[in-house]
Amino acid sequence: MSPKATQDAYTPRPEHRFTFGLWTVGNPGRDPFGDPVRPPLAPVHIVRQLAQLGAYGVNLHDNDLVPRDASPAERDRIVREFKQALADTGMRVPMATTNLFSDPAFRDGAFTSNDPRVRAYALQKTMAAIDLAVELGATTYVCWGGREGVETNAAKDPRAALGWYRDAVNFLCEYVRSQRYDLRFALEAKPNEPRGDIFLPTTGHMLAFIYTLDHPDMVGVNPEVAHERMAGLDFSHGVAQALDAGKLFHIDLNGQQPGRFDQDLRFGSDDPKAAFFLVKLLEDARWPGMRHFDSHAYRTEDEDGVWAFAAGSMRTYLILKEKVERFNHDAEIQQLLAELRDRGGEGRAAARVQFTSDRARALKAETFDLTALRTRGYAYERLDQLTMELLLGAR
Ligand code: GLT
Ligand code: MN
Ligand code: MN
Repeated sequence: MSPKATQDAYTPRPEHRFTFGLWTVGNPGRDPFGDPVRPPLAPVHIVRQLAQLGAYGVNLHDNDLVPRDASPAERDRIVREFKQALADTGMRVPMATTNLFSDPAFRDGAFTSNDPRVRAYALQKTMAAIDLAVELGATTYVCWGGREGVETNAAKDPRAALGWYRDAVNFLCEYVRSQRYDLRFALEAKPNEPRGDIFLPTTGHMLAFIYTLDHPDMVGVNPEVAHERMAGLDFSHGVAQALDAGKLFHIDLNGQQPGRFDQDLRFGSDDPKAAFFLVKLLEDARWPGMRHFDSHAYRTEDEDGVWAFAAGSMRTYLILKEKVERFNHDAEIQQLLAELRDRGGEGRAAARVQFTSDRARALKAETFDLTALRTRGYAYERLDQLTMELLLGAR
């Protein structure tokens, strides 16, 4: 089956830096209640199909490419064939990660398992996966601690678990340095699922944790839309904080309704308005990272549906990117925003709030027109309606 790419203004091209995980388009549609509905897709097939659709690259877990029980010779053959497909298509592998959640050995977590042998095995597996990542050209290494959590707090002291987690990330940073690899880590938060509660549940928690590490410069975050939405948070705000801290090393784009199981829906499919403001944030910041989709086709789909899902993810991003352009050049919207910026009057808006003794003294003595501050509205209703009309195609 050949993926169908529409040729128009929203046609994805490698320069747009769209990537997919092998595990995303390769998702066979298994869920806790049902068997797989699609046969597995070979990694080389995925590479060729995504290249045809205009993607930039693919990302992978160690075991998405090399099965857990492969012999060294099988591993080498698989990697060789995969590299050939990359060379043939010009596709890249910008990010890689370790599967530290499927093997029953990781039932109590990997870096935070109560069993020190499991913690050691997790490090061994991750070092091997890092070697593979670097061999494939990856410069970003994602750590998603999906099983790093508990169902009962009787099981472990969360401070001990955080200590083990920290030791593991410090160990891996030293490993990367000792190998002189050009590789940065991106920590991915999730509040729950598959564990009852997962440690470091949001991007904000991850950001704080990073500054307790030995090499905080080597570690950033990989926020995922669905994971912050599961926690009931505004995704753009977490991403903005990561950008502000220079820590947005990677991003997982998808969709999610709050209060549900981990849906990993097609980007923009469930909340186009939130997706618009995310795209606006990334594009306005000229963020240079990969636009990575960590999502999968509905379980109802066959392979055609999978490629429709992949093409749709990229098209939606490009459509929203064009809407951002329109928003930024819409005279009425920009007029309202300019008025908002000018509310302070007398150049006050442009002046930064910075302490000096004189300023503090002057501020203490200042008289504010509180009647004006209390009565004037902000015109956000008009602004939001204009935004909605733009998004709905009526502007
Ligand atoms: C898994 C998870 C994702 C993570 C991937 C990286 S694997 O599919 O649901 O959120 O980003 O380990
Ligand atoms: Mn993810
Ligand atoms: Mn997810």
